[in-house]
Amino acid sequence: GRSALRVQAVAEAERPTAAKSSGSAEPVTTDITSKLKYLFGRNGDYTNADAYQGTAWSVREKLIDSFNKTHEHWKKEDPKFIYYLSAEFLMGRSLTNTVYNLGLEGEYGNALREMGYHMEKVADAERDAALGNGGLGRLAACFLDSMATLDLPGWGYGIRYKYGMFKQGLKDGYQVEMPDIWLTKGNPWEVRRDDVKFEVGFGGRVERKKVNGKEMTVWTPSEKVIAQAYDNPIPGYATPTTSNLRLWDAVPVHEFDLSAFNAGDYDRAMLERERAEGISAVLYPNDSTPEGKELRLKQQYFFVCASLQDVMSRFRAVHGANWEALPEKACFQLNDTHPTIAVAELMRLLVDVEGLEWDAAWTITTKCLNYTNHTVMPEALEKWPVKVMAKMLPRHMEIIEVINEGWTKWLGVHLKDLKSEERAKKIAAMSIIHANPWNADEMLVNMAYLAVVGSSAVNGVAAIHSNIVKDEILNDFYEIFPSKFQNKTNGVTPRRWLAWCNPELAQLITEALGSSEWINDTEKLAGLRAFASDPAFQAKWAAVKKAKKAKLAELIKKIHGDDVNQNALFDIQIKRIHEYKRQYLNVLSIIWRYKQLKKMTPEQRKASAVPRVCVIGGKAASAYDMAKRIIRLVTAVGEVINKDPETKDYLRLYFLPDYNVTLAETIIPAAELSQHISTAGTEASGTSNMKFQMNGCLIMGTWDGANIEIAEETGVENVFVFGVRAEEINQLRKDRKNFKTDPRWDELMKDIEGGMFGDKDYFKPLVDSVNNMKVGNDWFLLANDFAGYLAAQEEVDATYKDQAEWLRRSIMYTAGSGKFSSDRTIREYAEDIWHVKPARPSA
Ligand code: Z16
Repeated sequence: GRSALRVQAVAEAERPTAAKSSGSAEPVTTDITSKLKYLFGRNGDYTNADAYQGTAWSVREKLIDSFNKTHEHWKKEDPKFIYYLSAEFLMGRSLTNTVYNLGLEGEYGNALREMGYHMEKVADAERDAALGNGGLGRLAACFLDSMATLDLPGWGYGIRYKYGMFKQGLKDGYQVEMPDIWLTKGNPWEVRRDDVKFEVGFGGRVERKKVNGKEMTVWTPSEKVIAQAYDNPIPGYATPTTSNLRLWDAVPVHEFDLSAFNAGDYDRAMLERERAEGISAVLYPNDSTPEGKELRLKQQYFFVCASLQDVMSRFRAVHGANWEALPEKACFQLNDTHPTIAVAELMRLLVDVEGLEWDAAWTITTKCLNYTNHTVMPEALEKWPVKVMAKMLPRHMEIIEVINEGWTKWLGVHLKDLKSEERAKKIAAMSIIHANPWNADEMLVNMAYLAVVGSSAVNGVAAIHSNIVKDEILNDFYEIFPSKFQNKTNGVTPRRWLAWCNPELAQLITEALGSSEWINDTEKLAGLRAFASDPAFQAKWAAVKKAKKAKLAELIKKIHGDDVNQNALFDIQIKRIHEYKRQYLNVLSIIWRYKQLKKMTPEQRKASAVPRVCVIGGKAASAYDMAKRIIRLVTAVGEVINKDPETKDYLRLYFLPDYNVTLAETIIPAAELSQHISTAGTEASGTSNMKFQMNGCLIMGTWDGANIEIAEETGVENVFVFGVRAEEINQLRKDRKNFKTDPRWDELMKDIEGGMFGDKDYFKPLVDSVNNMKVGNDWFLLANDFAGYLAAQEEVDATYKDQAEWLRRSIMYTAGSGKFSSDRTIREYAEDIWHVKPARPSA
């Protein structure tokens, strides 16, 4: 809106280096209309969607200018690069972000206004680029923003999925999945590089041959595809740097298999195309728990192979075959185990293709690679059957076997002081290849172990998580390589997640601090602490929150047709639906609240009830049955309470379908309380918690992931903390049978089982999953945390009644969020792991 542009005008005036926009609209309107005319054949009478296309294709050219300048500079300087290898990049929309990051909001805002449009409405016509599931993919996107903003030479590498994260709909309260068709109208934010293609092979056989008198290993794949590069320029904020996300599309080697076509075998001719395109067709919709499908391994190898070839071919063009120097010019960050096949692929390229000795290649490989772990859940650590890998990637399987032989042999020497029995046990436990614990006949490749052995640095994503990695899941490795293990607490970009999604709050902050420097120096937000108890400032702060709540209320009205009380406390839980994230626990407390309200007289409710609007949003992986039942429980409870005339002024529950980046940009600024209530020790970090904190939203949370560090920065007394601690979990799980449930819990279980929300049979497995302690159920300990959770909810109500205290805390949250900028995270990676330095082109 207008205020958004005003903030920008302030920010722009103070920008150190970004090109300042003149604000003159004329050349821009002409450019937008010319794009519409010549690219789309349009002449006047544009819809918002048209205006979006014209604007985007116009902005694209500024972006490409900046991209070209940056890359010319980097080519000349030849600095060390970081390559962020990730199966997911959850970018969301690009128009607003690009315009604001490039400092073009004056010109484009004015031009659109002159043409009779509003930037906000125009931007609303863009589809999300949803090439990710959730936290991990969005983290990668925030990292790209920060790398560019910090002028770090670095690219992202991933897959250009034709279909991203599925679109979620509701039918009778149940989740339905629809394909994400995002490319049909073209994509102004990408540039196809017809000159950048690499072959990627699968299957076939491996032979030893003499090549030019040298004994070599030759892999002859039985299947080949082409990886076609698409570049997605990434603009930094307040800098001339625009870096790159290079995504690979899979295309057939032969457009048509001509011989088959000539023989009249059209089906077979099309087969190669289908098989190739299938590789980059669709994102696997699993968050945290991967699916062991062969096509997934194919995707992983596909993008890793193309990316490594690409980097090596650029290196060779400058440095020839001086591969010993590769680690001085390139390093790779493996985002989770998904790209771990890079360990074997880099070895293959160096040994088989470049002819290096094994040991020299191994030194280079381990110097170039680093691994980030994002989860402690054992079922989530990828393990590929040896059989599958040997068939799809026969040479890589051999290489992994040789790596493992060397590794276990080295371990034998390293552990020589242990008794032989103990030593053998330890070596077996640390072997990269081991038997499936559930099926002794099946051998598996443990990708996390391969990543640790093949990397220089291994890191977790929040302090507690990094400690769990060291002390539990990779403890054996930590004991051998203590200095390999690090922590890099996650962060989020303050541009998208505060300045651009909440321009009203951004403006207020800028006014208070007297400068917009906080946008790329978030430690300056600490200056807000001085205003936390100032009634005049609190009033302005409250007015912004109110305006953002009105926008969310508008959205709820559009989706559910209901008007909600905008003075109610807006209580939000948005994230993937997962048992460990415990949306179920949230619903139970909402039901309990409902029952309490029902017991009160109208006078009592009026006198003491704190009205709440609860919002839950998130997608369930398509095969995750329990998660789908949780969604149905949310919608079923909402159906009952939202229309109950006695309580509907005091309590609502809405499920917002199709939660995605864009929806988050509306919901987060409006939130007053957000829930991050995973079982302690299960959420590696969480990143939406940081976004809520930045936007002055109070947090209800367990002592888990980044919640802990957020509480430390905000003041733990300002956070609603409850629940058991990670250290207690193992014992509590062992003692399951003796656990006595709270009578209120028992009552709620009976309510759901008894059909209070209909669908009795459908909800039965949900009740059973948490309610039969005798057989060790309730793995995520909802029952243990239930009473503490209800008590924390009461504390929330009491605090909300004291609005001055609530607002003070809200300001303290934003003031304490400085640490959680992804700029800080990326600076730490750059200094401690990557050893890359800024290289800024001149403006
Ligand atoms: C994912 O989103 C995460 C972990 C993982 O192994 C796979 C996927 Cl797709 C999430 C974590 O669950 C979350 O706690 C963390 O904040 C996020 O990754 C980024 O590190």
